[in-house]
Amino acid sequence: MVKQQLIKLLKENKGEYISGQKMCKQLNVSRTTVWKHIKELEKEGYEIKAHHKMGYMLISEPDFLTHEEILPYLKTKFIGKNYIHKLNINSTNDLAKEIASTSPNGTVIVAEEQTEGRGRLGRSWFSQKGCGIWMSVILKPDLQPQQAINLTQVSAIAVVKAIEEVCNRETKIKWPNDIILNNKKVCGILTEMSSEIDRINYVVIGIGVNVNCDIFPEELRDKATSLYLEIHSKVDRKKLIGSILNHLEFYYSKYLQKGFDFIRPLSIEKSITIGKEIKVIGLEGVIEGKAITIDSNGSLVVETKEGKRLSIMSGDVSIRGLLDYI
Ligand code: BT5
Repeated sequence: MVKQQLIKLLKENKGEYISGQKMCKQLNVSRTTVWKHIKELEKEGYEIKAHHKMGYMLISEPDFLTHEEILPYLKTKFIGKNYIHKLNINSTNDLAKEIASTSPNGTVIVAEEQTEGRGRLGRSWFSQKGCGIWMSVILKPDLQPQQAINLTQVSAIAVVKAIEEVCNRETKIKWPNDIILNNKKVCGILTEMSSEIDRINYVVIGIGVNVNCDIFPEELRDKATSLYLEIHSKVDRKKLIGSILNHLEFYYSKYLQKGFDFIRPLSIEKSITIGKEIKVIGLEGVIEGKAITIDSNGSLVVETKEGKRLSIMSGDVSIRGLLDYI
């Protein structure tokens, strides 16, 4: 709490000295406490000038997604109240699953870098240091396990809305879990769950957004992009993560109150899949046909060449003419 107030005070006076005395008075702590916190902030990447008479002056803050740095943008009631920030981690989803049963609903884990970021089906997720938003949110909804799949859609809407708010750009959802900008993937979502037969223990929503990444490994160059590469200017990651979490709480709460009917119109409006010739690789095998709509359960409705309509709950979708499906 003192640390947060200290950061606020330093930021309000950025570029100017604040006397040690004034700080002690405003924060109601001793000079030693102020000094200790200043040292801690310096370790975290804050550049602070100290003058024996004039006090302390904030020169710059780090481009890290720490709780203190994102708090000015966070308007949520429960998502992100418990917040874990790591400089480096194997995968935020892995840590989330380890701690989920003992962590509160809405816990957020964010990392600056992932060394073993994961996609679906054991695929890997490129998560370079400091350029993206690599995070996981632990949710404990009172839902049937089969409804958890809808949370991928809820999260996708939250990301699309946040990019709209912060970057003024429209992105599209490639059902079920990709966010597409200018025909390339800018974000992927990985939803994992632990459940009993009729009850969810927890859901982990892993969200990876390529924000300011300027280079991708060779094998991803044709299909991956970042907001920076498309918009041609750097995006404030702190603002964007705040906005994603704000929208996530909003749409998640609405979904719990009103069901998928609340989400469905947006899922349809923002879909890049509907109306296209697609190929789905899923539990049912390989299905080719035209994506017709997203139904009231969140399933993708596909009409095959034989005119048969199938509802698909999950799977890997390729769209003819987009990315790798020609
Ligand atoms: C996804 O899987 O799109 C889910 C990605 C979820 C990542 C987040 S980051 C925070 C959290 N912690 C984790 O460990 N994961 C989550 P999928 O639909 O299976 O797509 C994976 C495929 O996307 C890969 O096989 C690559 O082709 C491609 N890919 C990998 N890294 C990418 C990137 N940074 N941007 C765009 N595409 C990428």
